Amino acid sequence: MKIGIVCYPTFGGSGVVATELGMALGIKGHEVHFITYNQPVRLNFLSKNVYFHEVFVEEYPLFQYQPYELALSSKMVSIVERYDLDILHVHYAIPHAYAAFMAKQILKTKGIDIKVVTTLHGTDITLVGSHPIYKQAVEFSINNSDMVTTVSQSLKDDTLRLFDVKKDIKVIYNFIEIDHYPDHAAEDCERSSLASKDERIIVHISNFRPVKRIEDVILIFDKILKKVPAKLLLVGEGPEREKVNNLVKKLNIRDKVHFLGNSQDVNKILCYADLFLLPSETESFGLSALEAMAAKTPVISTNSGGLPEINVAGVTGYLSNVGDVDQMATNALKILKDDATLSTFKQNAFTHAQTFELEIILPQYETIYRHVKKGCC
Ligand code: GMT
Repeated sequence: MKIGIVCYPTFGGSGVVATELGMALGIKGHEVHFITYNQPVRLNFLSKNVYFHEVFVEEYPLFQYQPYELALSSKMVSIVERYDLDILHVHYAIPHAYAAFMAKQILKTKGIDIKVVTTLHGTDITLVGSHPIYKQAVEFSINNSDMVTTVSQSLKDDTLRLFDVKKDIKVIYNFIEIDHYPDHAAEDCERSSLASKDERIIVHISNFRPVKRIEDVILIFDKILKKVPAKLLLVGEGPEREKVNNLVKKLNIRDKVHFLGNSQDVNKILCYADLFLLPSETESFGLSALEAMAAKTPVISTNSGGLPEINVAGVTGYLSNVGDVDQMATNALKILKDDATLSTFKQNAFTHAQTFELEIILPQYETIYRHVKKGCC
């Protein structure tokens, strides 16, 4: 099949999922065209059957805001026509699903019936999309997609609660490719460059937005540190960085916390990890937690959104109410207390991550593409 993929090309989970999906579809023999404003960060240009088309937005002094969705719709129309695409798969509703609807209408006037699949990822529904300034357009775009998917049951429930949805929504979980993650038994992660033998390594990865509650990460780590020698690796960049830095200074734990910035090598960093912290306010899925589990790292998370669908309490980690840093620290210490317990949690996390393997999830998208192509919905 010939599939156009539209996504945010940044480090966010939705862009990562879209990029990994596109590359995997290419390897399976589909022709995949990425349409976005930059090359997606995880896109490997040498990947088979994958093409990238950049959306340019001309600066014009009249515009305070450049009309990106207009440029995107026009680009989608040209690429669908030029490459005779079957499907446009848009990730993140705002503004991609809306731009896809416009492209579909334009193509209809040219006698082309392009099918649009929209995958909702989380904040496009829970934080941004349901805000009154966007709600009407997001609801319209969902109802006018040929197929809508969400990355968790929780996000499906949120979508149905927040919008008047007239379409069936399919849940297709996010996925990982287990072989891209370190095999701790076989690899020397050179953890000695970061921590001494008796120190546990704790990791947090995110876009440092308020929803991630990174101050809670620091507070949990500080409590762990009072009982167990440890180091904290913070991966990512974003608006909360300064605040977090200040808290680290205030708690006088600067020599225990490393800020690593954005990284293309998340899987290598996870090779060091003994524990992953994700105390988010809300998380439709929590791809970073799944990536940690694939690297044999147990997860301490909140129980919000879709996190209970991937993190199994007492097995792959523990879940607590948002903001309950005391309980999260206590649970972290339960996992870290001795090597045997840690090793059991690590193995459990890895075993559970395997249920989200690409090979299981990819065919679910292919089935959807086949159905919409036939005009099923
Ligand atoms: O978490 C973010 O702020 C980034 C956001 C995105 O759009 O990239 O992540 C959302 O999509 C990810 C991929 O499906 C999910 O794993 C994240 O849970 C979800 N974030 C939230 O719901 C806050």
